[in-house]
Amino acid sequence: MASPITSFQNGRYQVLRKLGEGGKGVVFLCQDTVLRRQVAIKLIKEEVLDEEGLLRFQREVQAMASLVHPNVVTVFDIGQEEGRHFLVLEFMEGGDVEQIVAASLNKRLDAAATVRISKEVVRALEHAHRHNILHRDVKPGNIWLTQGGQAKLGDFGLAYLGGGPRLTRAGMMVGSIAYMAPEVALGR
Ligand code: 3AM
Repeated sequence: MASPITSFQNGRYQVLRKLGEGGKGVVFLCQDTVLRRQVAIKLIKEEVLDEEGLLRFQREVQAMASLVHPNVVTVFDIGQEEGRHFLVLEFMEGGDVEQIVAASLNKRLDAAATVRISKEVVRALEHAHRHNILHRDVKPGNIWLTQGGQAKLGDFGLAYLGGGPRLTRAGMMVGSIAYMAPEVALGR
């Protein structure tokens, strides 16, 4: 088994701990030793991305990088470590909303928090749509909070970027079934 990664980019980003693991990647909390701040690094699991995987990765980064907005998670950089691609992201200390709901007493957010977070996500979507970008996977697990409680939309891995080539066939569903709009689930 390969030894665990302890740093990225010739030691610039030192791994402090693993934050978690998603479908496509492992996320680490790292210290940026140059800018002296904490960042989250998402390391793509596949050693070698196929053509479509690479295109999706590039799109995720391009979508996030083009959306400079207080309610969109900032992407700082990209790179490769031992042949695997990674993204350097703003560290969201408050965790994602799915985690927050799961940790709450009765497994739900109160109305005030729900309205506040929703408004912030809508602002992010408004901004994305103005830039011809559709997120296509809006759900609690893709919304993060800062330490101060500000909500930001992240994970643009399934986003549709207007103007670029389509990666999904017409009529193909993308997103998460539990959070999909009915008309999308019906293929319309
Ligand atoms: O595995 P869990 O659900 O605990 O919240 C994300 C998820 O945590 C976390 O990494 C795990 C796999 O996606 N994560 C992703 N991006 C993050 C970020 N920018 C993040 N945590 C903090 N800041």
